[in-house]
Amino acid sequence: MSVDCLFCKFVAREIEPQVVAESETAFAFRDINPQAPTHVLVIPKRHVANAAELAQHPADAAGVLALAAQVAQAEGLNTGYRLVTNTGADAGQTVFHCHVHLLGGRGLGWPPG
Ligand code: D5M
Repeated sequence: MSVDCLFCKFVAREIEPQVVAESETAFAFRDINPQAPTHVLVIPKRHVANAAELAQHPADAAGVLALAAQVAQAEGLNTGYRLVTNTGADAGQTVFHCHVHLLGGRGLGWPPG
C-alpha cells in the first residue's frame, strides 16, 4: 500500500468508492466521471503505478483481467466492451495506481482521441 494513494485507500476501505466487485488480487469500482453507461475501473490491490509495473506481477495482472471479464458479464455487455489502460502523462494518466477502464453499454468509436 502507498499511503498517499487514493486507490489504495479504496482497497483498504478507508474511503468507500462505489464498489462493483472484488477478488483476492483485484478490485472494481465505478468511475466518478463515467464516459459510457458502464464505466468501471478495475485495479490490482497491489500498488503499482502503471501497466508496465503490473507486468512484473503476472498473477495480479491476470487477476485484473479476470475481474474485468467477470464485471463485463455481470453488466450484460454481451455485444462488446473496451478495456483501456492509460500509461503516462501523454496518454492522459492522472491517477498513478494502475487501473483498467472497462467501458461499455454504447457503441465505442475507434481510434480513441
Ligand atoms: O483515469 C483516472 C480515472 O479515475 C478517471 O476516469 C476518474 C477516476 N477517478 C478519480 N477519482 C475518483 C474517485 N474518487 N472515485 C472514482 N473514480 C475516480 P486516468 O486513466 O488516470 O485518466
